[in-house]
Amino acid sequence: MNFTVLTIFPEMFSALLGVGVIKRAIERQHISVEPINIRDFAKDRHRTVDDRPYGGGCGMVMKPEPVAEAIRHARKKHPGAYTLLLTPQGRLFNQRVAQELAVCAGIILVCGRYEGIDERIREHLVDEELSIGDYVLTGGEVAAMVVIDTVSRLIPGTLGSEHSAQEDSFSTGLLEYPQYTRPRSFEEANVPEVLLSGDHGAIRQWRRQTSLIRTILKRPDLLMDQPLTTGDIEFMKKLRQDMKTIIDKHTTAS
Ligand code: 4FV
Repeated sequence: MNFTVLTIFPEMFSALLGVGVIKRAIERQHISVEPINIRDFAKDRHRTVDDRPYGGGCGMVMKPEPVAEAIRHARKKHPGAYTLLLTPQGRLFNQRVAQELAVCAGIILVCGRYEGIDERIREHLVDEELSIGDYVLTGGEVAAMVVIDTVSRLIPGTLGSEHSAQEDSFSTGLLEYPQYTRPRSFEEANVPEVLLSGDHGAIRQWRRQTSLIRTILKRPDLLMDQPLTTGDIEFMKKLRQDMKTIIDKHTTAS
């Protein structure tokens, strides 16, 4: 998977690309990430990429010409690549969108700055707008990093064999189960016995049930359109029955 990032601050990406899982994935050629400076496509000697907004108002707007040239340059290098504009107006990015993008031939990420990019780029040269959340960033770069990091994890080989992205939060559709490592006892808090039992069936069940409880408590919305097993349903019915018994005990008594 190739990621081409169009930005006026390509240096922002060196940190992301220079460490950890992403660095290793690049070294192993599972992914490639190419930051391209939009300013390199500005024709004037000041390499201008922004100008004042028509109709007045505060701030500056990114000029269409350098961005258009940069997109065309990236598309020539990566035919069939999917062009994404990072903007608060976009479709909300999540694990499911990441899974969709992970099968693309390539991805071109267009990062705005200032008040945004001239609207004609969105109209004529972008396949889709993507937002990482309902807040306003100083630029699209951080959003592009989120997309690169999330999608890269789903590219086969990026996560060592010891890890399958299929087990992740949201890949199972549920929040992840709690994780523990040595020491067994930390500040009087002990690791749950079941995890020390070696009984993989019991460990799997405990992990699924704690994921369910966490998701019920923290993100019940995630459970609405999530396929659940009969075991999940039986477990939740038991929870419901226990809750009813407790509530009845505490309500009928008074
Ligand atoms: C953003 C977001 C975002 C808007 C104007 C960059 C900024 C500035 N991008 N998800 N939220 N972009 O706030 O993706 O140009």
